[in-house]
Amino acid sequence: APISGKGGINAPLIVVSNRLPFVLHRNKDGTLERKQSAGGLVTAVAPVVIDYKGVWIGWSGLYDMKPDEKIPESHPDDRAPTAGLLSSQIIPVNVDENEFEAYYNGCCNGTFWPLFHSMPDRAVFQADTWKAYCRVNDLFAKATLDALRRILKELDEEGKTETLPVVWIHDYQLFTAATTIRQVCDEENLRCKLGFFLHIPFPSWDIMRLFPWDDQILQGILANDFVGFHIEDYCLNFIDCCCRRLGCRVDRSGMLVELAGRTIHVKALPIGIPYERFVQLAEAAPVSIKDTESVKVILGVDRLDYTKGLVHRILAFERLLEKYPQYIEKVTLLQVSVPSRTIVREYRQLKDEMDQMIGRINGRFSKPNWSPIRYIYGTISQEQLAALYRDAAVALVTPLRDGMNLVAKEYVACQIRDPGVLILSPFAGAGGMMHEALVVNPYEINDCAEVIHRALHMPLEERELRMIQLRHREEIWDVNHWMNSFLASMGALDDEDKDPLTT
Ligand code: GDG
Repeated sequence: APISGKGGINAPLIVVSNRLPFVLHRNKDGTLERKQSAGGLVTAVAPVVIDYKGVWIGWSGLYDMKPDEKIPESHPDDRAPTAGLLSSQIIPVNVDENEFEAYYNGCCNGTFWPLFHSMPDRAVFQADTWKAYCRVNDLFAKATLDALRRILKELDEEGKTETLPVVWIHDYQLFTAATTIRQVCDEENLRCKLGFFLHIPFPSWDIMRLFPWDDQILQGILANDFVGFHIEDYCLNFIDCCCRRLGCRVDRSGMLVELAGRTIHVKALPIGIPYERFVQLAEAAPVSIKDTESVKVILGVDRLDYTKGLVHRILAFERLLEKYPQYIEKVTLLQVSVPSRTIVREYRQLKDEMDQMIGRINGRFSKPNWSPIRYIYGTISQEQLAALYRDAAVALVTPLRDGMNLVAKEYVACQIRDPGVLILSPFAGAGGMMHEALVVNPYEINDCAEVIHRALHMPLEERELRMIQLRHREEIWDVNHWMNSFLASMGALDDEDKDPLTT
């Protein structure tokens, strides 16, 4: 259980995220079905929502859902972490198709994603998509308020008039929801605690100020009582923006921001992975790479996204082969790229660029029985993924910018024998913490090639030393620890359940 001990969390939890913890699918006969999505976040948070009678609010994923249509209960043989979530604990938010398109593909992915990854040239600023964003955030806020009113009524009936329900809002799709939630709570005297966690980086003031309505984003985040980011740098960027844009009084060392007589607490809470789950998958999985023993695999696993540094990575691998032809027929780059946001033009262009570049390099270096790059444009199962992680000699995790990056963590968790080498970009949140990785600037193609060369030659003893440290850290700071820390920071954990590492 993620939270052990007697008391557990001391308040109902309302999770608000763009997506529900499972996908809703409409069958041909018109009935709805739950389809699992297996992220670490869902694995960690769903059991807490289940055990403590919370609710999860998210976009339904359907445009034809009727307002009173019920979500199906889970199937009796469902083994997914969300299986115990009752339909009454799921609150779907329905959004009109055009509105959703403007909010999600327009503002979230066309504006905030590039801006918050410090790539402002790719960001499009449009008043109409921003307005749609605010309206959709209000729909989420309304759904949250409805759930809150219901939960407060139940608590009051049970005589628990002091209990503060916890609202936990996730990510850049929901920056302004808390503004409305707080306003209505104040008007109607509804009690709750609001917390927010950002899964992507928070950029510097210089980047943030490019967004014409940056004050409303900052105010939306500050409408929460507690705000978490992956690393301290993002916290400090945020605090700086509050100070410079809104004139807030701030305490950088105490990580506090004052706004309208309220004090908002800010904290770095680096997310982790379900470590044990990956170890078990790696132990159970059959051999993944059936090649002749002599070919070493360098692995890349990413959503196909321009922030992940895929083009630079492929060029670095090409440079390796140019500079060190001894690797021809001896190493292969296996790149798994999960299709993502294929409606957005930037993503389709990247797909074309990758196809073209990989074709060119394979044409240039291939032999009758060997190709330098194996490229999967698609998704593989988590079992297959764990096997690849386990069997790869090198993992290339080289984003140009990344909030944290879970692939780096999952790779080390799966290194249960003959340890490989993690090559990591300093521009991922993970880069500042996984000190025993080989850190390389992804923009520096030559350096990258050299670092891959070094990784391929690293003696066993050094690989072991590095991997033991890397794995130990991920084992302790896993996703349950992250969630526990968030709830503790919100004051939602009874003392005996606090993780000793949290304080
Ligand atoms: C955002 C932030 C932050 C990938 N391919 C397959 C597959 N995956 C899974 C991995 C991993 C996840 O997708 C990717 O997570 P990342 O953290 O690397 O990246 P984002 O999707 O951009 O996530 C990021 C994260 O939020 C959490 O806060 O770390 O910085 O950008 O878990 O395993 N899973 C399966 N098949 C695949 O082919 N089954």
